[in-house]
Amino acid sequence: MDSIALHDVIESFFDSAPPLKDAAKITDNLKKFIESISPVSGEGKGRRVVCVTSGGTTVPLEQRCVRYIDNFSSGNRGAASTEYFIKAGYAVIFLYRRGTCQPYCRSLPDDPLLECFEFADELDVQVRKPYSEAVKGTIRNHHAAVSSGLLLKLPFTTIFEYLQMLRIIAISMRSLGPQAMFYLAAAVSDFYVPWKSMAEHKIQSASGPLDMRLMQVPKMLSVLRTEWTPMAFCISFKLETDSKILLEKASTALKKYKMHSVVANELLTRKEEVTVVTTDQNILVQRDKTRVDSDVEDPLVELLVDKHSTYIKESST
Ligand code: 9Z3
Repeated sequence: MDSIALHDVIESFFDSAPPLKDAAKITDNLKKFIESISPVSGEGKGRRVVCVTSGGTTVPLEQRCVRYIDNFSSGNRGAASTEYFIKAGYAVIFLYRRGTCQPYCRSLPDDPLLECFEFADELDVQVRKPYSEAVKGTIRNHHAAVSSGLLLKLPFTTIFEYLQMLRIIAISMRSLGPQAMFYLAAAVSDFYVPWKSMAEHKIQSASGPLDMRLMQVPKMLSVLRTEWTPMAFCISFKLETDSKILLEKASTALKKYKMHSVVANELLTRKEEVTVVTTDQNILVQRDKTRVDSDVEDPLVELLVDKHSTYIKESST
């Protein structure tokens, strides 16, 4: 598809999508967040800002949605990476799927409210001993990140919300020039039902087998790079279950969407290792296996921060 045709397909995707609720409020929050960390007078020397996307998008099958197609992602990659970016001095816009893993909560049990607390007496609640340190750490770190204005969390559920929000974020980050980074770890639907051809009410099972045509979601990565934020440093992810095709697919994505790096990962080993694919080399990044609680996101974010520094230097010369 040539760039004019792609442009038209993208415009028609946005025109036909259900309008994003709270679009004005989201735009305003982003404006305030970005202004507070990178004042206009800072001449681009302000803090670096990364948009981390996390979790999977859904594709509704009915406008009054009862059923949907989901995309696999626990949100662990995005949540862990957010923590390491903040540690490295970045401000983070965390665009996440509602209900998925959150930064600083990763060491808490699945049902933290019920498992971490108990009644101290008839009226008061206290933290149960085994969770005391984890709960304190979560509250302390999360509070520090939010109150210092370094973490803005924006939730999405559907593919329509995700892409509209990504566009608003990208346009808001344009003024940051090369200080801006995109770290696109969300698992984005490849196919969708256009809003206008979607059934309004719950599809009836009595009507027999369901025949449904899914359209291809237009790839927004190239417009993100070329139009929305042309100066930003962009990292996308490639997930495959077949290791034989993984690096080839990542390398194709790198060229096709003009990404600065593509992080290639395989479903089963994604928490142990990833490969950062760039134009001149493939770098294997592994979790520190000598520590039980180490994360592969720790060396991964370190490497990408380093590459971002080089990119900023090169952009200013
Ligand atoms: C990833 O590859 C992420 O690393 C994972 C993280 C989703 C595997 P978890 O959230 O898993 O920690 O459970 N994300 C990108 C997946 C994706 O949809 N990539 C597209 C593709 O592969 C390109 S945008 O075609």
